[in-house]
Amino acid sequence: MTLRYLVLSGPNLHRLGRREPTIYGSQTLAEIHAMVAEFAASRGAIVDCRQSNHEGELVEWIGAAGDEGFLGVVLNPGAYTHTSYALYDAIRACDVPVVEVHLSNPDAREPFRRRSCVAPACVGRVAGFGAHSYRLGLEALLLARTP
Ligand code: DHK
Repeated sequence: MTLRYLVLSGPNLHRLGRREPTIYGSQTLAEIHAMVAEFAASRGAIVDCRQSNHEGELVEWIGAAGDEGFLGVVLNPGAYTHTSYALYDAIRACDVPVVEVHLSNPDAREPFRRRSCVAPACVGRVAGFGAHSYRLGLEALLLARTP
């Protein structure tokens, strides 16, 4: 069986590399996707990496993840982390595990970032390790499959 995982990034993450590099790092999202794909391949897995600035599109991708054969979702919801009950509901309703990831550590930033709407619906969270957070999130999902 092919181990397939979905890697989703939310609003403004398409601007990584140019967006506040002291907070989010200098890698582009394409470079992060390539790094995650390389890591996945080293573990016999494949990833489908997508980005959207639109809440509804993220909701649809999460909702379809199980039907599309993905075993789990690595999700950086961007600022929707702090606002979106629609994403919370989508994660609750989907039939595969979702891990929340962040490049920065939201708990060490502005107060509004300390609240995650999606965290209670996710299996876990990786934050603060820059681009490595994506890789670590995928690794956690892969480890969680192993008894
Ligand atoms: C990315 C964003 O766009 C912010 O809105 C979040 C997150 C943090 C990150 O660190 O990856 O607050």
